[in-house]
Amino acid sequence: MNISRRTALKTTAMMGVAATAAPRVFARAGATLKVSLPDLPYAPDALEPAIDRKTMEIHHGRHHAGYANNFQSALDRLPGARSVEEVLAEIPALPGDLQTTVRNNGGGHWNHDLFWKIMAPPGRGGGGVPAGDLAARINADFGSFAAFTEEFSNAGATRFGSGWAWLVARPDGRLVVGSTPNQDNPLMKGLVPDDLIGTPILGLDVWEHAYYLHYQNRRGDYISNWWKLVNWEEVSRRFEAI
Ligand code: MN3
Repeated sequence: MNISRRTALKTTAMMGVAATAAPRVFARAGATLKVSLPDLPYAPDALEPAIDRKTMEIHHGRHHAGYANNFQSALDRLPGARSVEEVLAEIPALPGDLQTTVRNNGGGHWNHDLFWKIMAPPGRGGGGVPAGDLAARINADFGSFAAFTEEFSNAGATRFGSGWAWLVARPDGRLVVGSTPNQDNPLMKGLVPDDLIGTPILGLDVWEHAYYLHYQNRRGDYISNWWKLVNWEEVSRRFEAI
């Protein structure tokens, strides 16, 4: 046997080990992680007029419910998974036939759970400007709150098709803005560009299902009205918990 053939066989054998070892990443002893549709923290019409009741009912009760149910079917095959965040950070190591389900539905579940919580009725927790350490960090990293909102709005407006805009706390503590397609998010190592990986503390859904009933194609109007809903106290809480 020549060297190149031996090397090729050895490489194939190693790839075989890697391919069979990967699915065991979450095959640990332990309970099955359970997810479910969280209740909205306000009435479905409480975000009007920025987001209408019908959109909220369909978005939460149909879209998010579907993501949660489909994600659970994948979690049932991943015993010992410790948290949703852990699973989303390890998608490339999951069994191949679960990766797309987890990416789309696990991402969909986590993203919407964040989305409901970082909004509040306008004037009753929603809107205004951040305070404290978060405000200082935004000023340090973007220059001003206005510069930050402009960059974030632009990330949402220019995301082609379906996706999300994000404010992300990077591992070094800096804040960055970016966007992802579909239900991807900055927790997904290996799937999202490295320079956006971190902990999302604010997310904006720019899928058409988030705004089309009321705004039709006017995504920009949806985004400018959405700022009146942002629950900065909750965003700050998440920033300080990192
Ligand atoms: Mn959505």
